[in-house]
Amino acid sequence: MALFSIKMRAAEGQRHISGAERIAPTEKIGDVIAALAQRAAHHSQGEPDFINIKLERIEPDEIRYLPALPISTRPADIIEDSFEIMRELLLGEGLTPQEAEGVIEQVRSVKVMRGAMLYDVASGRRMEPDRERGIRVTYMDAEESSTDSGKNHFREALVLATKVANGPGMIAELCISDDPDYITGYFASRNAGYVRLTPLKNMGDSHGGRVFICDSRRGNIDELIKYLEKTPVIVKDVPDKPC
Ligand code: PML
Repeated sequence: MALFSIKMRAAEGQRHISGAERIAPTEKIGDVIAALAQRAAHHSQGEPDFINIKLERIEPDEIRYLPALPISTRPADIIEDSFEIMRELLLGEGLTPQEAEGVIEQVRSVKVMRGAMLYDVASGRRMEPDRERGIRVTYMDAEESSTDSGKNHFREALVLATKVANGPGMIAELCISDDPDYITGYFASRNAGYVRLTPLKNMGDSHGGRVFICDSRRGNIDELIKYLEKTPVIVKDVPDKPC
């Protein structure tokens, strides 16, 4: 059965408004396109004057099928306590207190970035070939591809985090949502699973981004970037909401 990658991007002038992607079988592409067009046209970030929907056929033997990371939630009373949990989780992955502090500073200082930062603990350096652009993780979806036009932050983030965690040499991911109405973020790794952290920021704050922490001694960085940006991944058993 043929599968298509379907990507939507909406903008007003140079300003990014919305983006989403799915991987769907031929018979579902009409419904998926309609849902993504609906989502692009009605977005809280504004009215787009440009909507692009791109379809590409994916060869079935290129696809990697991955089980979703196990999910947990660690609620905290205040933002600083959530960052304390993030710190503990980073130490659990073998980072030194200094390295943990460094990556937390990086994720807290992101203004708004379309792609993610890639930080290598072996060299202590950022590895994105283009820092403005960052690393863009694409070609991924849940096995039960959604035809819902609304954004499900949790579901889309779990799919992305599962793909990222399985990259060669990847240690962990830190995420703060850039949606001003969404204060839950996460820490994700193959060891710890998908750990939801809340609150990670104040309501109304539109700063957010992602930092991927890798170790170039454990995996080749070029291969990791190629995997993140190009390898199609379908994630199995993705729930609609955290249980
Ligand atoms: C985003 O806005 O893209 C990040 C969403 C983080 C979702 C956290 C969760 O609810 O599990």
